[in-house]
Amino acid sequence: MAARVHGAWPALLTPATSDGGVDDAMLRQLTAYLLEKDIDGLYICGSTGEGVSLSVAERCLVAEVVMDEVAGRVPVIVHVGALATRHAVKLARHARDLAVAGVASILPPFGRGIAATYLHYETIAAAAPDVPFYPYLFGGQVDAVMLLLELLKRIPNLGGAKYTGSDMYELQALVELTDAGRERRNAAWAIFSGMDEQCVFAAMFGSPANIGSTLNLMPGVYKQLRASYEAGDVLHARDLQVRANRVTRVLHRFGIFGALFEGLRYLGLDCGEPRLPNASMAAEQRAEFRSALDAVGFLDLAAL
Ligand code: MN9
Repeated sequence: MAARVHGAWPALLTPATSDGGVDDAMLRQLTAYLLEKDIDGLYICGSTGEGVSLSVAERCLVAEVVMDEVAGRVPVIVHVGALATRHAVKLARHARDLAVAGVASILPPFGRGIAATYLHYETIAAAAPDVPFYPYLFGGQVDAVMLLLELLKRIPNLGGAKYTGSDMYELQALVELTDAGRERRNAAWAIFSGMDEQCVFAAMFGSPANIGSTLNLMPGVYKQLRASYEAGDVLHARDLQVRANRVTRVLHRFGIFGALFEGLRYLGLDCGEPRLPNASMAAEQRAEFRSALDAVGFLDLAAL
């Protein structure tokens, strides 16, 4: 039986070579850095990891390198979502062979309709039938509760969902389904919260773990935030969320992808540049960006 899901999971950024390929040496270094920060799990090749901007072969390489570096120390979920269902199926099979903790997949783009969405998800989940499957839900695109209820009927290995939306009412409804699901299914059953800005609220509503981009830069804040909340110190948890959100606001102001890469460079981890259509930060903005980070106490948060 899969282990119970808990805690702070970086949505691992994928270090790039100058031509947008995978810098596997830096990938190892970033993974090792985050493991040292005592993260609870890793989510790879998601939107932050630019999975859809990589080839199937490059995505397989990322999964192999990360699984090797992690060596069983924390659970790893592989995002396999792709435009073509058959690519996602290939990636799901490859992930299963690596003994990952879960497979996730973004909602199919271009509004294909709900029936096609069910089939897309059923097909991918069936490619790794013994691995928990997590649809990656962006709030608003579909009725998330309805979708999850239907997937519960159709996918025996459904593991819950990754919910990236700001609607905490909707998230709480998903968590209620989750609680019923955990009894029926397995201990890995979870609704991951994906909006770093809302982590404290998601925790209050019973989401056991969060996956997010800003955890590449400051995973310790989210670990402490959750620990404070679980210890009953809600005000301290809120204070940590507010401090993290000040950093997140700076990242958005400078363009989140370029800012994540530049932020890691500020911490001594040169992961290259994001791949188009994700924009790099302009050279003349970099000094101003670092000053803006300094002004919101970024280095203290990154040190946690
Ligand atoms: O799902 C990320 N969402 C997207 C995870 O990439 C769409 C989040 O971690 C955000 O990047 C983060 C900052 O807004 O909350």
